[in-house]
Amino acid sequence: MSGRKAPGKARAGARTRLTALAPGARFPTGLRVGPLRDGAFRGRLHDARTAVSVGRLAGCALVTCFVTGLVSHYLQQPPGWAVDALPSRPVWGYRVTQGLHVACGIAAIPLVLAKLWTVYPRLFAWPPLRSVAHALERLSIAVLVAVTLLQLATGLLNTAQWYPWPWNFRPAHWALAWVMVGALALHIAVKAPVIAAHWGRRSPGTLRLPAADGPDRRAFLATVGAAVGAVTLTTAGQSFTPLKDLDVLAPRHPDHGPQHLPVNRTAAAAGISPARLAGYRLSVRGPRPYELSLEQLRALPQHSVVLPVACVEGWSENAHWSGVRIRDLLDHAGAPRGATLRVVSLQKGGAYSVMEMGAHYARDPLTLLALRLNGAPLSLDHGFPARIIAPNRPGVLQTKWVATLEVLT
Ligand SMILES: Nc1nc2c(c(=O)[nH]1)N[C@H]1C(S)=C(S)[C@@H](COP(=O)(O)O)O[C@H]1N2
Ligand SMILES: [Mo]
Repeated sequence: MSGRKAPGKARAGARTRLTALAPGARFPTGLRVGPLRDGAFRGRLHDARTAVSVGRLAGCALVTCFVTGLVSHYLQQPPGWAVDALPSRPVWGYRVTQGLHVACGIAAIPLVLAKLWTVYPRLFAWPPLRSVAHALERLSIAVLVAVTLLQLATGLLNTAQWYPWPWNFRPAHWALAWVMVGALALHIAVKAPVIAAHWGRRSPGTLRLPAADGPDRRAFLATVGAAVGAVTLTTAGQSFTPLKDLDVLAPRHPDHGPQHLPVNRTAAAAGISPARLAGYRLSVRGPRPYELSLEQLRALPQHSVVLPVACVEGWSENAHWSGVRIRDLLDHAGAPRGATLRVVSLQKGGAYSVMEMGAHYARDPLTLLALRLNGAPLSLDHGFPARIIAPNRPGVLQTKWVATLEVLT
């Protein structure tokens, strides 16, 4: 008997392997225990309608993150042809897009977790693989889930400036954003019929619902909504200042810092000491190069502007700045009108010690070499003796401790 059984088993095994990807493949039914058994998951909370209700919100949050992320990337690192096309208005543009980027990323965390909880029974769908197309679809979902969780987790840690990984955050976040949005587009395309069937209130899908097996869908959606509301209300105040009194979970409070403005990198962290500033002179290099002491800078016509520092990490705050217009300094050096400007900090090394700005920014009447902040001379941490403040720019480009302005021709 056993002699006949063994080859039979082997044949069945071989057939399973060979036909695993063919339509109608039969997997060993002995495996159908626990979550794999028929009807292991029933009820509204794991059905397609709940998946669509939560999924579309998660999708909106992720797409908003992607689009605002594109804006942030191109403002920080414009390709050559775009340098002169980037607009310096509206002055609050980057503040809004980056505030949205971080707020939607934070809101996406409970949304994506809720969506995963709703659909996790599909991990145990039977048969596990129906066809090559089905295998590819499952693979694409695995990629989507993995990349999205990685983006949200590392993005969140970045808002706290905590980098417990060996790779450079920015290029990785940028590359993975494209993988995420591609996998998301594929997922939406594959699921389009299900999404369409369950989008509206009276979609046919709702007529075929199994009985509820626990809290009702409304209660579930309300809980997800409350979680999103809670994380948003307690963090959005870091950039949306009307909510700043509720800002208890964000790493930054827009008012906490010297001169009522947060500091991202302190002078000590940047290697700037009062001793290094002794004998400070601003050097302007162009067709007619010159140097100015701090007293001479203070003696030039001063202009006041209200502009935000909008940090890529999600906090932002308006402040009153005054100082010398960059365009006046450039005119004095004989710079051509369309020239790009390179700004070099006293800081040695570090990604933000050298910055370039296109003519739109450099010529904007609001772009200053600021000497004062909120009614007092810049503190050392805010960039004393002189720093850049320009409209609609990521905080990383608002260079502190400016030593040199260089006209690029
Ligand atoms: N030289 C120099 N300038 C810099 C930085 C830096 O690290 N070095 N950090 C930038 C970043 S990331 C931000 S958000 C703003 C913050 O300005 P604040 O510290 O005055 O608020 O400064 C920018 N200017
Ligand atoms: Mo920043």
